[in-house]
This record gives sequence, C-alpha cells and structure tokens, in this order.
Amino acid sequence: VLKGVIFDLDGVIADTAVVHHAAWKRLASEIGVAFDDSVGERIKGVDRRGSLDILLERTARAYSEEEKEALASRKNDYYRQQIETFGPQHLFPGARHTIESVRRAGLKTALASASRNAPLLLERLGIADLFDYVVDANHIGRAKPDPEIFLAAARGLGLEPSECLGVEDAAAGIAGIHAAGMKAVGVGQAQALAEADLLVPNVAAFDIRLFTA
Ligand code: B16
Ligand code: MG
Repeated sequence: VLKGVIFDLDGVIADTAVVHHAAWKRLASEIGVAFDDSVGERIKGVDRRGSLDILLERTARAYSEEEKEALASRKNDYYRQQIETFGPQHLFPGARHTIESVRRAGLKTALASASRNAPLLLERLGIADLFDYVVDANHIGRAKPDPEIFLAAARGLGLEPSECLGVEDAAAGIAGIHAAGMKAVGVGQAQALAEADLLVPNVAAFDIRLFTA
C-alpha cells in the first residue's frame, strides 16, 4: 500500500534545472569545453562534482583537485546569483497543489534533492512546510543514481521503500528510485525517462488518485 511520495526538487517542483544548465554552460564556455544538449541531459540530477567530471570528460587538459574545487564553486556562484532572486512565482504551475493533494489524501511527503542549495530554495519558494521530511546532498554520501537519498527519505518518513513512490525529472533519479525498490514517476520528456513506471508532462499532471484508487 502506498503511504508516501518522495519528490525531487530541481526540474520537478521548481524550474531550476534550466538555471543549473545555464550556469554549467557558462562555465563550459569560459574554459573552452563544448557543451551540447546531450551533456546537458547527462548532468541533470547529478550532483555538483559529478556534473563537473562529466563536463571535463571533453577536455584533454588535466585539472588538479584545487582547480576542480574552484570550477565547481564558480558554477555554484553563478547558480546562487539566480536563486537568490527566486520566490514562490518560480514554483512550477500546480506544484503546491499537487503536493497538498498528496497530503490531503493522507500520504506523507518527502523531498529528496541532490542539491546542497535545496534548503535555500525551499525557503525562497515558501514550501518548506509541505514536507514531512527533507533530505538533500548535505546529508548523504552517494549521489543519484545511488539509491541512498531515496532510502534515507523513506526512513525519515518511517516507511518501507515499497510503501513509497518517487517523482523525478532525471534519468539518474529514476534509476536511484528503482534501485531503492520504489515505483518511479517521470516528469517531462519521454526520451530520457524511458525507465519510469509512469510519465507525466509536468508536476501539475501528477494525480495521486492514479495510485490510491
Ligand atoms: P548543487 P535535484 C540536483 O537537484 C540538480 O538536478 C542538478 O542539476 C545539480 O547539479 C545537483 O542538484 C547539485 O546541485 O550544486 O546546488 O548542490 O534535481 O536532485 O533536486
Ligand atoms: Mg531533478
């Protein structure tokens, strides 16, 4: 029986996937690394350092640890500049309603975000109170597609993984949800999310009654 829903943040609840994308693209262009849509899709949902490693696959130059740290933090500065200006208007249409519907149906809600900026973003969006439990990259060691973050979310809700459903916009996230033993709902374009158990075009189209009826 379904008792909880675990939501991803970037690209599901808020339109930040494009902000991450733009910040990486800017960094890539500054260091002369090609950045196309296939790279953009691969880094989606992947943590900061993992994203940088994917970006640097295309360069012959060897970067030291210190240089990599500096590049990752430069990208984060670009990202933060945008996020600081965010407010509830940056929620995807229907996001608040969808999460509230899940709660009204008597289910628990958790947030599982690979972003260390998730606490700031939740505060800016004004939705921190909609989640029974929040786990972000500040609390976990292994990034998506590892199941750790989703297992931690289920544990935080006091539920078994099999009692939870995960909602994700990235292939790495869908893989992590499945590895955790949960059903996965994909949000967005079908191609990258082929493994999802159910696909919806956006968070507004996610209807909990599809799972509880
Ligand atoms: P940060 P999610 C992920 O968040 C983003 O999808 C991904 O693009 C980003 O690289 C990652 O967070 C790390 O973010 O640099 O802010 O720690 O989709 O898991 O909510
Ligand atoms: Mg995401």
